Amino acid sequence: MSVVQPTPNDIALMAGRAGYVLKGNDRGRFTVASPTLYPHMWSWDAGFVALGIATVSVPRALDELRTLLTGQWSTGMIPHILFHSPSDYFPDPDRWRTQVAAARPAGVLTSGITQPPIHVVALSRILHDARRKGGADLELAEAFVVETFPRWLAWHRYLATARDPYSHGLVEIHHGWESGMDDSPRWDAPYSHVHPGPEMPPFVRRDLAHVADPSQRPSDAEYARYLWLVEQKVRARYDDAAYRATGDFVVGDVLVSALLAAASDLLADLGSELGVDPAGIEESRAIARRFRTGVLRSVNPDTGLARDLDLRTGGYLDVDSAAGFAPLICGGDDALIKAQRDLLLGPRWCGHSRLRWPVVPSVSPASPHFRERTYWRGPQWPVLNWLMAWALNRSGEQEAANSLRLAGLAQLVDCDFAEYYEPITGEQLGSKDQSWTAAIALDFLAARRPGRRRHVRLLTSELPRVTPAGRPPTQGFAAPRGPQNRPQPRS
Ligand code: 2M8
Repeated sequence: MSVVQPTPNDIALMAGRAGYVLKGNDRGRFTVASPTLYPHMWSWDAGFVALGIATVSVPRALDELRTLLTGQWSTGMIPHILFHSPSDYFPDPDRWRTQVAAARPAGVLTSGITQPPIHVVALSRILHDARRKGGADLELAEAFVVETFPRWLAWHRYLATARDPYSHGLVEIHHGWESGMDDSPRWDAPYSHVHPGPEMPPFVRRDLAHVADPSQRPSDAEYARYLWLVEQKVRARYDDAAYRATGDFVVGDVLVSALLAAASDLLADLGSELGVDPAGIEESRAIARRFRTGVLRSVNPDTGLARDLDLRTGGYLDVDSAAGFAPLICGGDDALIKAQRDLLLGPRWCGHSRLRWPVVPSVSPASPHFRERTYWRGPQWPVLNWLMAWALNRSGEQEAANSLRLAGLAQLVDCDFAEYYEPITGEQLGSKDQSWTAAIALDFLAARRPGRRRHVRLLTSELPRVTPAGRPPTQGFAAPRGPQNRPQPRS
């Protein structure tokens, strides 16, 4: 793999191209997750998209979150998809049949399950940008926080109550899609208890038409289980207690829980800063404490990773997935955070000798579960890398965070903003022009730092000189890929 010196042009090109992708995926008041494979608004994608857009336009970033809130259910749940115009995406509204649910919103078609609660993380980033810009942007952002504080609190409260009725301190998910890591090996054991019944309506997958190679997506058998769980949710009329009593898949998710804890801390901070609702602030702090405790309690002392809890069997799920770094996200004691930092940067994870770029893989390459081309079973997801960099920064681990950021930018220099990347060869996988990938590139380029004026050129001066050929550069830019310059598998 040849390596070239990064130039200011590389940086400018990436910023311009990321903005172009987001503009192309903009449908007015919201952004589709990708132009072909995901032509609607996805919940956690919208969070990442909003924080990326905020580096360019605070009002447009706020619009993204405002649109998302139009889909909020009366229970407080923010659904994982807000459907836009008819498309070939499947499962479509006819399959979700959310009209059976009393809590659905009026006038908006949505799915009936959730996704990770990244939104208040995004909101705090937007406010940060607005503070730097001042003036009308700041007024708008502060008013938005004050106005929507109860809506975010209702969302978090929903997760903390309807999805943790027995106070395990872990958010219960009812579908692998709720984790955002659809086919992760985290869910193999719980899915082994999901058996589609004869009553399941037939289905035709549409996703495979949009990828070059079906092995990059979940298998048909996995899809049948996904759709069976949708049927079970419909039969329960999307009532969480009714589903809990009858559904096949009920798991406490450490990553969702850690995000809930972090987002609740941030919501309380925002509320205090803007003098909003003291009882709501206290409630947020309590949610953060409970879910942080649940996450920290799940850590396996032997592996150093947090574990999901299968609430059907009562057993923890030990899988080397990036979700095991949940404590980095919610915070914990110093020793644990440092141990997780070292593990993340070490040879089982980002420092694995076979990786093309030292960014977070979805599953450790050292794990028997690792499959380098298949979706959430090994590929590198730029948003996941962003999340870990963000978490490290918050924990005071700036150097580690910056190494993920620089490597993450190096990975994206081809400017195609793929959905995910083959970790050994660096090949782009899944959808191109994926909104959240472009968004986190903008955020990484902006490199928010207190007291520093943001400018994309800032990055160039930070980048180290090119490393010699051999071990892939940890920080540097690869030669742009053309058809004649595709990454080759390493022997
Ligand atoms: C993927 O999930 C959707 C279902 O929600 C799908 O495969 O059809 C996941 O990567 C998920 O995390 C993501 O939010 C979504 C849209 O990017 O795609």
